[in-house]
Amino acid sequence: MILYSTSTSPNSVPVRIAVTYKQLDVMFEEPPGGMGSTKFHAINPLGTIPCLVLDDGFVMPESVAIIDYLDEVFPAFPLMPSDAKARAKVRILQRIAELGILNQGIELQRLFRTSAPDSEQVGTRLTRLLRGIASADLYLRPEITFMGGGVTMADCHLAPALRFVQMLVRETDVADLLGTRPGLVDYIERAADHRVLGELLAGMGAPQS
Ligand SMILES: N[C@@H](CCC(=O)N[C@@H](CS)C(=O)NCC(=O)O)C(=O)O
Repeated sequence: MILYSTSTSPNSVPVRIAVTYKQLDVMFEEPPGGMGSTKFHAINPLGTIPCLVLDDGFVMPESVAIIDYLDEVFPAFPLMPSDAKARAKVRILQRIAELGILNQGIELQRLFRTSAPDSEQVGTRLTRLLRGIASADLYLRPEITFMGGGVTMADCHLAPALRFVQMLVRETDVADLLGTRPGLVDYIERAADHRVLGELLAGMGAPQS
C-alpha cells in the first residue's frame, strides 16, 4: 500500500499516526509532481492528501475512512475500545478534533494569510474554533486516549489538531487559545513525549514557545 501524504499536512498526520502505531507495511510518498499536479489528480481526482492506494489499486481518500479501514482490516494494535459506549466517546472526540478544531483552524490560517482578512469571517471561524476547543476539553477522558493505554482513533486526530492550534497561535497575534484549558495543554505535552505521537507531531513543526 502507498500513502500519499506529507509530514507537515495536518490531515495526513492522523493517518501516519495510525499506520506507525499499528506497524503496517505502508509506504509514505509525497504526491507525485506536487499537490496540485495533473499527475496526482490522475491518481486522486479529489486532489487531497492523505490518500491511500491499496495493493489492488483502489484509491481511498479521506483520513477518517482510511483509519477506519486500516483498523478493521489489521486488528493488531486496535485504535478502538471494545465497549460500544467507549467507541462512541472516541468517535465524538475524533470528530470534534477534525471538524471543530482542525478544519476551523485551517480556515482561520487561510484568512490570516490574506492581505486584508475579513473580520466577520475571522470572527465566525474563531467562534467555531473556540467551541471546538471547549468541546474537546469537555469530552477528553484519559481512558479513551493514549493516556489510558494504547493510542486511539481520537488521538490520531486530536493530537495533530491541537499541535496545529499551537502553531497557529505562534504565527498569528490570536490569543493563546489553549491557555485556559490545562487539560488540553497536559494532553498535548504528554503526546509530544509519546513514542509514536511525539515523532509525528515533531514533523508538523514546533509548538508554541
Ligand atoms: N477531509 C479530508 C481533508 C483533506 C485535505 O483537505 N487535505 C489538505 C492537506 S492538509 C489538502 O489536500 N489540500 C489540498 C486541496 O484541498 O486541494 C481528510 O480528512 O482527508
